[in-house]
Amino acid sequence: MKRRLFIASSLSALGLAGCGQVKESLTEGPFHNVLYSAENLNQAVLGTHGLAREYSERDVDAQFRVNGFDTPSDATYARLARGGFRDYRLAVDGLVERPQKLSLAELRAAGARSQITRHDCVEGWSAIGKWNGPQLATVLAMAQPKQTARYCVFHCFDVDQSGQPYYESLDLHQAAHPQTVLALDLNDKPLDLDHGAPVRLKIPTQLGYKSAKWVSRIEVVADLKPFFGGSGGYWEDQGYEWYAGI
Ligand SMILES: Nc1nc2c(c(=O)[nH]1)N[C@H]1C(S)=C(S)[C@@H](COP(=O)(O)O)O[C@H]1N2
Ligand SMILES: [Mo]
Repeated sequence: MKRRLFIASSLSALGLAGCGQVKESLTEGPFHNVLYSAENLNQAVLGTHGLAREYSERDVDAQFRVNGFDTPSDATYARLARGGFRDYRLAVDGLVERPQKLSLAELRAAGARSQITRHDCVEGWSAIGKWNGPQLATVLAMAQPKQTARYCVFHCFDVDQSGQPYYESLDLHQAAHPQTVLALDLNDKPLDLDHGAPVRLKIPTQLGYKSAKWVSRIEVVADLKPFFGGSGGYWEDQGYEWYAGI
């Protein structure tokens, strides 16, 4: 994290920082690595395709802290939770050929990438946990993103005190990373409500706030500007980096 901050600050010293402009510059296909911006340069320096360290079972922390907004209080979420999420369907739609509405059984059938990784929160705590669930790439592939697709936006069930929804986004490179998963289990048990049940994003190559909990919908889009504050995530809209590589 220190190294990342160091690189980030050297980039700003060079006058390259600022993640606001980045989204416009990613005009090439999703699988092109364009170095038009500090954000992409940052990604290139640190490596989008490197793997986050994976730990062993004995490194798993007994307690995994809960952080962020309160567990969603809205009626839909409460009803789904009461039913053990049997009626939950993850929508995958937007710029896709085949919109999906996936049950938990279908998500489990999409394969599982187990990984024991460290979660780093910007607030200065970390925890090692074992996450299990299908790779995001597999689930996106089921929906078949169109040529114009650039990003996926994660819509969540929770809102802040003023009613603003939490949301996050990744570009399709980050989405295709082998350790980017839709986690269904933490430490061999289905996610509990506080850790984002029934489905959360887990992306161990980036800071904790990218790992959206309580995901209701994944929307595949060409541009992040139309969403909320336009910076690609709840915390990004308050000035945090969109690319939060560790
Ligand atoms: N929907 C949603 N996802 C979220 C948050 C949140 O408030 N709402 N907080 C983020 C932050 S800042 C962190 S550190 C992690 C915390 O995950 P945990 O509660 O499982 O430890 O979730 C992230 N994902
Ligand atoms: Mo966090």
